[in-house]
Amino acid sequence: MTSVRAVELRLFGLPLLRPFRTSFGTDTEKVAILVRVVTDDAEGWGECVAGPEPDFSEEFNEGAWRILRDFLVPKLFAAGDVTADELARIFTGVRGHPMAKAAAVDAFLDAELRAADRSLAGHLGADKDRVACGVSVGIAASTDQLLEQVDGYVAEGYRRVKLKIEPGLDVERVAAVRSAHPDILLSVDANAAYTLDDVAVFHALDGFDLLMIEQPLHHEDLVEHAKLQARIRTDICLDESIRSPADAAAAIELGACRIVNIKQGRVGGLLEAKRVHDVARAAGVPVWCGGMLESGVGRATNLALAALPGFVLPGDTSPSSRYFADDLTEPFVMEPDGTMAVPRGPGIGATPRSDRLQACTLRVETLEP
Ligand code: SMG
Ligand code: MG
Repeated sequence: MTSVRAVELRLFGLPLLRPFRTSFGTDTEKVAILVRVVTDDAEGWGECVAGPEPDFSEEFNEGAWRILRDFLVPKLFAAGDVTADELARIFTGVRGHPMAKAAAVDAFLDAELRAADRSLAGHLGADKDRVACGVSVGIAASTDQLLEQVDGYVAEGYRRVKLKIEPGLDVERVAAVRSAHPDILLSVDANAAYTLDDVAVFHALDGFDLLMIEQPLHHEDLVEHAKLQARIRTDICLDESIRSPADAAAAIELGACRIVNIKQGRVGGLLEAKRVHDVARAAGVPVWCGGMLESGVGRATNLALAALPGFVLPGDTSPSSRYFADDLTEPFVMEPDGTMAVPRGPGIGATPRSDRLQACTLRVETLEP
């Protein structure tokens, strides 16, 4: 039990080494909110996975900032002495906004664990010291450029390559990568760019021995995914459509997917993410840890989550060098075997460097009771 004395909201910007293009847009810079919670006993950090625009989901930075400042943080202050486990209940009056809630819950949990000198990985029930890393490759300007990028990533040791696809830049691209790399674990992610009318594309993709097809259809759909899954051989993995443990249970029961991508921010934070993991594991459905181009704060968080026993597939947990010339924290490094160490220090086991914070801050606001 501890109470919150202050919350700092900070918008930061970190240039990406390479533009990241998906079916909904192109990012050249990582711009997101970092939450610092100061309690009676410690301070903790949480990174909000929303971005500048409401594209991956309806949440975005300016909206998340207001939800945090005007609704969630006042509820934290009003709650008095609390534990991280109670925050989901304390926030129930605010509908939706899982990414904003996640940043607050994760920061509070980090402070709670730092005060108790316990690691997040240990607290969640991790059974691994290292996790297998995959890489998510944005839509390239040409097939040649895509092949060059994939060659580089495979040489670096990544255990799985995921290609972003969109209508018209799909079957041919996948065919080229598969023929250059017959044996790698290969998957695709459509970010909801297709409809059931595109079933011919998915039948063609069935020929490339893909590990999965991620979120092919509408970002809120389950029923049409179930129809598609019944018609294709390749496993469907849901990302955008899973926003809670209940969504995961429904998707699995409907046969809408056979694999689940867990992003803690998309489901309301680490404790909800663990519940999604538990639902999937009980049903024998493999999960893996998604990514949102996080800075070192969100990356540390993801590594702890990815160390849970149900995370049996490589995640979008790439090293800092995949994204940034200079991360906010000490950089996370991947070994040549394609694995990364799970932080074992107190809390998330990583802290933003003050010089980097200062250099990357776009706006900061401190809230007090
Ligand atoms: O963190 O390496 C990463 C990016 C992983 O592809 C990735 N994320 O739909 O899974 C996804 C996308 C969403 C990114 S939107 C900025
Ligand atoms: Mg995805």
